[in-house]
Amino acid sequence: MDSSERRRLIENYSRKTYALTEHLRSFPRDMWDFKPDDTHWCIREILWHTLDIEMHGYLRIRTALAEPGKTVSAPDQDLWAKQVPYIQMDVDEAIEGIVWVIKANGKLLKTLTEADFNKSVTHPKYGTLNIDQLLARHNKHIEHHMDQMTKRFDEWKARK
Ligand code: NI
Repeated sequence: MDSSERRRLIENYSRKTYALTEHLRSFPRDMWDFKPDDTHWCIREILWHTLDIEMHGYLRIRTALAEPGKTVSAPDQDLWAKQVPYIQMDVDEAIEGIVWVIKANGKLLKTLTEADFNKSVTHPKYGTLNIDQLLARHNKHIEHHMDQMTKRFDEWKARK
């Protein structure tokens, strides 16, 4: 990745704090627990999942810097959503957490050198992931789940 592309990506990722909270404003709170069936997540579950994945990102970036090459943990998202009671957990805590982690990650990424971005961790399934790749994946991950929230909202609207 060249440095201007990287800078653009870090900006894009950092702005997700604002983009996500703005995005959530378009969905009335009384539908945040709506799910079309048991196999799909509601917005509350999507938010807790997003926080868990960002927390993993937080650790992966720092592991790559401090202990490059180390194997990191890869959560089984369906087990987490089932065994960790997302559905009973305070959704505002999830939002606060996501905003905090993105801010902390964005700030750290802005201080890294070109060489740092080539430092990597070992993912049990995807193999070597350097910080550039982690950044790209996490940026996309949030976008994917923001789209999923829109989908849930559209399904909820269609049922009324
Ligand atoms: Ni996900």
